[in-house]
Amino acid sequence: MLPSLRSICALLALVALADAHGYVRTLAIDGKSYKGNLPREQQPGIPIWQIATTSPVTSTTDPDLACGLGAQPAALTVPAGPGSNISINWASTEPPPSYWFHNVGPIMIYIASCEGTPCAQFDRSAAKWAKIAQAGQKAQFSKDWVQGDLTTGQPYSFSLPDNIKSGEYLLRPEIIALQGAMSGNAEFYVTCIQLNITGNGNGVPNATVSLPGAYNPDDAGINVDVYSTSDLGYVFPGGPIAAFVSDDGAFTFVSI
Ligand SMILES: *[C@@H]1O[C@H](CO)[C@@H](O)[C@H](O)[C@H]1NC(C)=O
Ligand SMILES: *[C@@H]1O[C@H](CO)[C@@H](O)[C@H](O)[C@H]1NC(C)=O
Ligand SMILES: *[C@@H]1O[C@H](CO)[C@@H](O)[C@H](O)[C@H]1NC(C)=O
Ligand SMILES: [Cu+2]
Repeated sequence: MLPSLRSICALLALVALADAHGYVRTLAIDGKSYKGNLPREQQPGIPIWQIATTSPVTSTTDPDLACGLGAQPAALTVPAGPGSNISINWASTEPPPSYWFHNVGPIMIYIASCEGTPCAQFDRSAAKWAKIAQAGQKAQFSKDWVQGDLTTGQPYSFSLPDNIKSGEYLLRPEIIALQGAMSGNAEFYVTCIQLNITGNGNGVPNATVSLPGAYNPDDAGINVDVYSTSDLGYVFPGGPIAAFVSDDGAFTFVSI
């Protein structure tokens, strides 16, 4: 006898629950909380892009490296300001407490101006991403990574640049899980969050990257055996943290 559609769906749901990956569950900006999108369950009033699955992006050339697998823009763009304290909490898909599951590899935060377009309509493949925060090993020779703190339910917090120019931006938190990286299986967990940054800042990044584009499978921070030694000298992919410099004439932009 053929299994019923209902039992097939139940089976698929179980498979989904067992995938041991994850997503951004909550976001707090200066203490105001926003709930994340549980994959496959679109919720209203959320600034976090809806991803199609909790599975990671697995290729450095996948267009979904920009905002996550099958990501769809959010309905809401939420306020933030220069220096805002942002706190992000990742979860896995298991039943509660369902904390983040992986514990080795970097956390990196990027931001890109939507260049005068509402971020929900902005072409993510054209985004110029500036890295604004990153966290790797807890200390130089430690085998413990800041990512491991997420497995006990702690969030990762960082501040927006304190002179960032106002406008709509996509914020792009990323975790790279490196437990399988020694065999070429780095996992990229990304999402995009729509911010409306107000204030009097005039800072623009001195360096931006494209994603995909900036990462290569052979990068020292992607093709790496994190268990081989604690003396990794871990090299974060995507270059250094950008400085936000005044756009008031300090640079002349020349188009050719
Ligand atoms: C940012 O917010 C988090 C979570 O609310 C808090 O734990 C942290 O201390 C704050 N950081 C700063 C610099 O205020
Ligand atoms: C961004 O904030 C400004 C100032 O409060 C407001 O005028 C504008 O409508 C906001 N835009 C969005 C997309 O929320
Ligand atoms: C941008 O500024 C940062 C911090 O000062 C520096 O490390 C980086 O080299 C600069 N990038 C460029 C392209 O000048
Ligand atoms: Cu996983």
